[in-house]
Amino acid sequence: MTNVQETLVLVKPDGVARNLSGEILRRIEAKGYSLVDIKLVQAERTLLAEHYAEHAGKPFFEPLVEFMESGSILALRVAGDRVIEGFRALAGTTDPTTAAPGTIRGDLGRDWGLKVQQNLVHGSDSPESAARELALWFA
Ligand code: IDP
Repeated sequence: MTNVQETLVLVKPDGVARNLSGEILRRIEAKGYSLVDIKLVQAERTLLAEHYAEHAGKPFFEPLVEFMESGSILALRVAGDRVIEGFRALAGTTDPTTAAPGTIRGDLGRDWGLKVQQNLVHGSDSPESAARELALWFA
């Protein structure tokens, strides 16, 4: 039985600045997922604060928002069978230092000792988050 979903993927400012957008898109498409919409965004603080609302008040919230404001973000609406958990598996765990080799963060992410917050990509973590985040970024 198929379970086609849509998810929000962001290539964060470090990924765009390092010219890794194409490599990240290649991995998404090679997995069999489809691009439904795509745009390059200079995100406003209000959008980022809403996007990361669950982290408001945490010590890394402010530096995270500043990092996300620091350059262009590539926003992608991606469709596919179980793409929400599938893209998170492609991305790897949050800290690129320990993300598994073979994942986007594990293969391409810079060591978090130097580049905390920077881990190349975001992917929605549940159907509810995907619906909320897609509405924010592709209003
Ligand atoms: P995820 O992106 O792997 O789902 P979340 O826990 O939702 O991870 O955190 C959102 C983003 O906040 C991470 O991708 C990363 O950029 C940043 N972040 C998370 N935890 C930390 C931390 O402990 N220090 C600095 N940045 C963090």
